Amino acid sequence: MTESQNPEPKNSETEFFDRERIEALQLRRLQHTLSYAYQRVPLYQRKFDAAGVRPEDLRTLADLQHFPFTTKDDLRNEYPFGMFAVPQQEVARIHASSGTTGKPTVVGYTSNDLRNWADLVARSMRASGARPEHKVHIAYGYGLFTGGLGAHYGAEALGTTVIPMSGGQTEKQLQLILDFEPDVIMCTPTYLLTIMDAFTHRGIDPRSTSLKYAICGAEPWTEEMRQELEAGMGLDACDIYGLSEVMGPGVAGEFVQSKDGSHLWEDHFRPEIIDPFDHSTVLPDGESGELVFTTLTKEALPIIRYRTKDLSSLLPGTERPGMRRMSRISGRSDDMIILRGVNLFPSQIEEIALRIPALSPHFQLEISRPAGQRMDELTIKIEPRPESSSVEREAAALQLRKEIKVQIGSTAVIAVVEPGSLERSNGKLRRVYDLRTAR
Ligand code: DLL
Repeated sequence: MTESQNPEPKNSETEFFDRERIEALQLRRLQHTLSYAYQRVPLYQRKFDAAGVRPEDLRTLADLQHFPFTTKDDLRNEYPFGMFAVPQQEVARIHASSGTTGKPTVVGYTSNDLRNWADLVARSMRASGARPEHKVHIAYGYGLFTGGLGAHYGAEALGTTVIPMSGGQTEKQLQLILDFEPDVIMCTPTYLLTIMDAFTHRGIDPRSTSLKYAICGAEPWTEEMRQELEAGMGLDACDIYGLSEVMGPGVAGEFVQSKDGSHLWEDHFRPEIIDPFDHSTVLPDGESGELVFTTLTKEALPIIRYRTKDLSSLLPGTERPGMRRMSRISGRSDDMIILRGVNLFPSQIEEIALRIPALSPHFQLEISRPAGQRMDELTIKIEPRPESSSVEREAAALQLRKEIKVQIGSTAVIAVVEPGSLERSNGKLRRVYDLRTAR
């Protein structure tokens, strides 16, 4: 994309652009991306033609709303490489996200894409407190998942000492944390919880380790969970957001000094929020809906108006006024439980449960249709804090049931189970079990 008369500004410069310069950069990069995608990817040509739009119809950023969306199904239908915009020799790396059903979604990167990705992860890590002199323990899974290698090259680009542990093998994680004394850990929030509990189990105070910063993402988590992890491990925990189809981790990152939601790196992505009900109207900043992204610099896999299914809202930038922030993801429309007409997300349960002192963050949601009944039933299996008494546990169950009724409007069956009995996270934790489909 580099033109000799007009060299592309460096990522270290664009990070500090004010809003006006960011939007000018976005418009220029967007115009380029639309014609690049139209010329090189047959699917985009077909979609644009069917919608009656041409790349040159984008004269302002608002014109983007006239262009068609891209979905996970598009990527699946073009499996594996149909949406790549460069010949295979120019693809430097491939990742894939394991779909729960059917074919995985395959994504590709040129060497420029990999450089930008590493820069954006490094930028996110720095925002969250990591510094070149730190040791960084990476416990996101390595492999086709973008978490491990995405974090890895970001940590290298920042100049840190990288410990590429990958996910799982919790006992070994503990040993390496004790022996190598990392300053920073990168893993999913629920896996950090697993690590924290495992330390306690071994009789080691999780607050006594060398860890000072955690950079957590890849799954929804709440402010209450942040407090749980920060207090339990004695560190600062920040959010990092991303998705394979758009890049991987580092699409947005949170600043440790403000912890006010992740800044979206708008020099590389143009975000939009669309109405979650009509699935098309672009909503103004501040309103909640589905996040949609258009990449501005991706060469191997430019993506136009990708529907993430993640629910969030756009807020003004604080630490980087040129970029907007995203509010914490409240959930994915995929994970939404509709119980007797009421919408409910696992993160709402997490929020409510963690405000009740006798309850732990370990819970599972089961949806079933008891025999002979016409209504679905939600059962929340939750572990109490190990130190709580049976009286406290009983009272906590009643309180949880009541708060869910008052705050969400749903009736749930609460099953307080033995501490340690629910499956622990190894990465992205599955919270919802739909027993209706298991029949
Ligand atoms: O999970 C990329 C990633 C790795 C992000 C490591 C952060 C850290 P996918 O496997 O493609 O990529 O899954 C993307 O995960 O659409 C969200 O639903 C969810 N997700 C990712 N980050 C967050 C977050 C990686 N910080 C999907 N908060 C996304 C909530 C998140 N949900």
